[in-house]
Amino acid sequence: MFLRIEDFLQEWKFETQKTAQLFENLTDESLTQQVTDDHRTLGRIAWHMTVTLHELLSHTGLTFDGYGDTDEMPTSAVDIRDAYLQNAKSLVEALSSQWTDADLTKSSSMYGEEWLNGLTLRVLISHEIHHRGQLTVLARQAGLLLPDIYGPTRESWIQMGQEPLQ
Ligand code: NI
Repeated sequence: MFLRIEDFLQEWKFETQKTAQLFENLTDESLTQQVTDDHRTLGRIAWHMTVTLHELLSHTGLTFDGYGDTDEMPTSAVDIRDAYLQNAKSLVEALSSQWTDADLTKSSSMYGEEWLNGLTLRVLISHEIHHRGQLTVLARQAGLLLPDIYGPTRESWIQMGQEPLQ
């Protein structure tokens, strides 16, 4: 739960940077990577993360132009990354211009429940981290390198001349 927009923006900046770095490492071929045939592909998860920025915040009454549920998923990894970056930027602009800290303690109807807007912002970040975790596994399976997120990757440990942890 956030009580200050500034606190959210600080966390959001870091998380979106990390997601964008991960998206930058994706290739078009990797978008079809999936755990099994009946699970969402890597591309589908990346697109879901992108459109959720617009979908989730729209329930609160916040308005901004962005890619949403009705937009078709791009077939190129670069286009998904660009759409994600645009949505993330529009979200920040909308928050900064349409809300004050007082709006964070107002509630909105979310999926049949009432959530405080400051909670919705927390859920947005949790949602991002949840699906990014799924993406990192699929990206590994697709043979891609990953960015450091909260700590070094295996390759970063080796680069630093250290033995990767088991
Ligand atoms: Ni989701």
